[in-house]
Amino acid sequence: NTTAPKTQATAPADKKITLGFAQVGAESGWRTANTKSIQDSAKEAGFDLKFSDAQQKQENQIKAIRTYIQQKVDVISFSPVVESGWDTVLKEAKDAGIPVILTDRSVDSKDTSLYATFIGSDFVEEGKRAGKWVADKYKDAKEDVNIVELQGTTGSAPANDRKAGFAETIKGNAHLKIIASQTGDFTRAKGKEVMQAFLKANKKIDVLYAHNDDMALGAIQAIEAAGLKPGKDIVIVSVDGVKDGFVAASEGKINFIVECNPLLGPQLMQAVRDVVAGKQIPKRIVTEEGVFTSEDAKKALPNRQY
Ligand code: GYE
Repeated sequence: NTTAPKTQATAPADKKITLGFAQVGAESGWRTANTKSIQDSAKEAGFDLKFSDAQQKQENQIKAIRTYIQQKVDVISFSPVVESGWDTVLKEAKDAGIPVILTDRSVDSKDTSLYATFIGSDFVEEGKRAGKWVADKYKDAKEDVNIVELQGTTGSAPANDRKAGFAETIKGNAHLKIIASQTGDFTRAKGKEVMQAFLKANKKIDVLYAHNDDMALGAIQAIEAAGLKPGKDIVIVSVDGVKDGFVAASEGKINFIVECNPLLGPQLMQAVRDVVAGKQIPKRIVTEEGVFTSEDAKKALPNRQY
């Protein structure tokens, strides 16, 4: 209808929603895809998005959240770098009457009234999927299988949970031994550095379990530099399923990837809309994801979005 006015009168319901989002950082391919999803879907939803990057530091995130409170944004959302230490700032938001939506990573606060919902993956389940694949592959092992683990950011929900889920599924087989486990902070550079140290300190490494693709990709460089074949001499399992991870998997350098979906933007914007409208929303919204072998990765690669 061409005669309809372009803009509506500013009834409160039509007011542009302001969303303050405090992102973790830009540490991985997963994070880049996550940021893009949030920015694109906020734009599509017609929200005014205030976006900040905490460079993997909790103190920066807390500062950003306090700024959003001062600016009286309609909703605050963030992906907590680590699980602990959020109660004070979450209370400040609550006292200011600003709803908070957690995305991607959760907090360990006892008082769940401090946030409206948590939208993200089940990281324990991801760790279990990785562990189950390893347990199945080595179910008939007659000798020890030496596993090294590259953990995500210390204290973060995905590092804690992916570690726990994996450990739980391999514990039934006494031959499956985690001989070294250290943080690589979810980055390629750290993944490479720590893998170099693992290779130096351990004669026989059979399996690498990396909490994300980027650390696995860094580790692959270290493994190749040591004259070994990633995916053959050392079996590699990782989590995320970003483009570069899929490429490495399709080349046989990563053997198994557990998917973690970073495209949380559309679900987040819907939750923001619902919270502003005063609707009841579930306290936990879990995202859907799958698993990929090298063969699966080869097939799926042409259609991957990120
Ligand atoms: O797996 C990793 C990123 O919190 C699920 O953070 C996210 C993790 C993701 O740095 O690549």
